[in-house]
Amino acid sequence: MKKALITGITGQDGSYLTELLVEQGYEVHGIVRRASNFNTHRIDHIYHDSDSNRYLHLYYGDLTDSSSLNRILEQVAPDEIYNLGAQSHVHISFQMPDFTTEANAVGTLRILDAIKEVGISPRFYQASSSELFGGLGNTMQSESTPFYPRSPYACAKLYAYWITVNYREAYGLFACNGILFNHESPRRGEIFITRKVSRAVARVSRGKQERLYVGNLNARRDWGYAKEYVHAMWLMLQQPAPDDYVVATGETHSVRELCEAAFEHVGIDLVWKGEGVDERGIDRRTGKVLVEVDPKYFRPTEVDFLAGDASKARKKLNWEPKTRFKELVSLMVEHDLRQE
Ligand code: NDP
Ligand code: GDR
Repeated sequence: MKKALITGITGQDGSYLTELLVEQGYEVHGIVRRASNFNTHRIDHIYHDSDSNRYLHLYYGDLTDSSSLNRILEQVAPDEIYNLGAQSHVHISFQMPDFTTEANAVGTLRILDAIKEVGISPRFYQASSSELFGGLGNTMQSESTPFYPRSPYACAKLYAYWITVNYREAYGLFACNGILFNHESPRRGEIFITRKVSRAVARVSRGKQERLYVGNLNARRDWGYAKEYVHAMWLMLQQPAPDDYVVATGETHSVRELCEAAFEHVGIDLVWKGEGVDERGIDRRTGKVLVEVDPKYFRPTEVDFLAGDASKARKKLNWEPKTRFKELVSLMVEHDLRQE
């Protein structure tokens, strides 16, 4: 039985990856941060399932704490490591640049170096990001596009990307970077824009919320479905040689289009009036303002345009995105309607 170790197991991707690996017959070991409240709600269904729970083992640890990482690596001796743990919110990284760098950049180094020191040779996946491409123009991004990080989050992920490449080249480690574009799901954290919008639409439609406040309506993202993206992570580690891959849908939509699609799902037709910070999304039928811009959500430096060219993943991993933008928005709004 193969053993996988996942950092960030309690996050969106960690939970889908755990399901996938347990299904594939792996024994899964996950690192959980100590928090003052339970933080395992995304994996509790696996932990409490009597068929699956014997294949899932959790340990307290932190990417900022080398001793816990060394101990867990030594104890588990995994065949595969998926480094998904991170302070993953781009806007918050401007407020917590030091912690973001410790967890996202130095944390990656800590794991790579622990692998070397403990003397094991697992395959290693690094959760790299389309944020590495940052602010370069309006053309599609692929593995050969130069990086231009635009936030402390992206700068930290840039270090993690290169230290992964360096340990591959210097020590022959089977280490891969998955450069994943935005991927979403009903398990997405509530402060990321897709989930913020899907929840707000569900609450507005149930009469529990008046209005949605957002930041930059013009930012464009390539949004895919998280459940499909974790499959690409696993495929990378099953190849004969390590490599780096872009994972994306190739479609790009603005935050404005996201709001329109989500409201459309509950039968509300949004029209836009005003400009810049005064722009508002209005219900065509009732005239009510449902979307308003609040500058507190603007970032000091923004990434305006992301659209990924995943031809390499398609060709070499035989990986293909299935769920498209509208379907993704619908499945998230449907989920949140059931919650409200
Ligand atoms: P989430 O924010 O949902 O999950 C992040 C995970 O990291 C959580 O389990 C969190 O624990 C854990 N974590 C945070 N800080 C630490 C720390 N100091 N030590 C150990 N664990 C920590 O992110 P996603 O699942 O969406 O993303 C997974 C990874 O992929 C992240 O590295 C993210 O940056 C990257 N990524 C994500 C993309 C996306 O669109 N989702 C796209 C490209 C890259 P807790 O639950 O306690 O907070
Ligand atoms: P992102 O995701 O920064 O791309 O990082 P997020 O959903 O936070 O923002 C996407 C875009 O929407 C704009 N935006 C808002 N964002 C948030 N969160 N809240 C708002 O109210 C709002 N209004 C407009 C943002 O400015 C941005 O342009 C995600 C994370 O998962 C990273 O960890 C990952 O690396 C990248 O995706 C790829």
